Amino acid sequence: MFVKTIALWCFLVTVKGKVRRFPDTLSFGVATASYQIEGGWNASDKGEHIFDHLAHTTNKMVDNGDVACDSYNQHERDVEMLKELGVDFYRFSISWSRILPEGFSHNLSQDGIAYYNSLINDLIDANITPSITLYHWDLPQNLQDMGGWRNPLMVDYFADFAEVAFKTFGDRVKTWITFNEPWVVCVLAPIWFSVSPAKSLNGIDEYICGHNLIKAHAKAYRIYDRIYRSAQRGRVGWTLSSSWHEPITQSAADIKAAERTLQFNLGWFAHPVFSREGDYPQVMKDVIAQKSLQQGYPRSRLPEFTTEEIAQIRGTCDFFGLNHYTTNLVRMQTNASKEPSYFDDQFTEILQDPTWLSSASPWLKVVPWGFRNLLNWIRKNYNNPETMVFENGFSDSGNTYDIDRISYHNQYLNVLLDAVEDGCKVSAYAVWSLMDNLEWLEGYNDRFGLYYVDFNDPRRPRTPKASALYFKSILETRIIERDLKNSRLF
Ligand code: PNW
Repeated sequence: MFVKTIALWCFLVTVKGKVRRFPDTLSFGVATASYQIEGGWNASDKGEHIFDHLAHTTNKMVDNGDVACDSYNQHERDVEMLKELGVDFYRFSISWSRILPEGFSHNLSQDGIAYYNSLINDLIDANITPSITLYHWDLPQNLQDMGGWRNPLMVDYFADFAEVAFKTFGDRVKTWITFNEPWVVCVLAPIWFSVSPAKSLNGIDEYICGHNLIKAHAKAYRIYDRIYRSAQRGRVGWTLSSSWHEPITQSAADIKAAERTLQFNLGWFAHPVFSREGDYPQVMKDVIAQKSLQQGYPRSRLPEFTTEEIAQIRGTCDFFGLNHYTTNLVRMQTNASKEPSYFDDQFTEILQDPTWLSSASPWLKVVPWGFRNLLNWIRKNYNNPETMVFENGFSDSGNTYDIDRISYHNQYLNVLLDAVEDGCKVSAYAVWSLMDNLEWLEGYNDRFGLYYVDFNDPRRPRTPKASALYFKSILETRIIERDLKNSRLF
């Protein structure tokens, strides 16, 4: 298979105009997250986190991450795979309760720290840049018991955790991502799991969660700036998830509805950090204040930042981290419900086109042009920030000859190049994911990996899929076909 792929590649290179070259400024990687791959849920003195708790005390999850890909015991194999692929960087996350078993920084787990030290050192030896996510959703359970992200003290607890990570690993780690997808933490996770932060969505808790999370991020960033940056010379940001939101018709109402949806999804977190004036997007402030008053609240359900806070938060990202998978269609929703909610505040209806090709995950349709629109929307709204794509990927239900995944990445990488030609400054692209792993509520059924993992085998063997070879050849040649339709792979 490998020889065949390379041979095909050489053939393609010679066909002028059929391939495109990636700029040298773009680096390639793959991404994972602690709970989705590590296992070792109670190894040594690791504390319990919200997903351990959920998996062991409720039936909300079809599978658990007790063993997952067993990376806690097999990170050497993971690094071997990364070397096989030839990636520039590996994005993984630290499990907070593995290094701080109780969530607080008074008690450090030496075994937890040793695990991440060993992984980081192996990556450095392999000349692969470690890019660390501090929070990929696995909140220590006792912090959840104190209110989770509804609790304003979380700002300090998170900053303490971040500081431990900077101090312990920052001599070797130069890319820090404070939060993975704040929107999922505050909106989607409560729906999926009834945790973190709300038991139900009420149009209040989501905004409190976002407020605390933004402040927590800014505090961690300022600590890095003040204490670690001059010696460690790293960079700190976060990664925001957003689908592209396309108006379903060109009516003024639908165009406004799509823009409002983008502002409520991406702008909610991006505007306070990346806009010139800081603070929440104006449309969120206006709409939520107006609806809150209509609903009889004495003030807006969206909390306010003080002028000082706005200044503290603005500029606290050294890059624009973006996770992107798919596109939605948006229609203005006229019959809004009386109950306050984050969704009602937007008064939009979200749909997808039934003709779009689907992945195994119903929400994930293949719509490459949306990626180009989103990258350009970021360029125009936030003064063309350096953008690092930290997740992009496709799910299937398991097959090592994964043509649909190859096609997805070919198309999304092509529009990434279109966006670069449009003037977007894209400096990183990471595939979600290195290997099949625990896809949250979907368990092990939806597979996103470049490597196939056999979850029925206690050794969790990993096998490269065709897409792993495809990605490897892209990294080797730094070129991509414009269109795979005529290639012999298809
Ligand atoms: C990301 N959506 O989450 C996460 O960062 C990963 O942990 C996860 O495995 C991956 O995507 C694939 O699902 C998202 O519905 C999940 O728009 C769903 C959405 C967005 C991001």
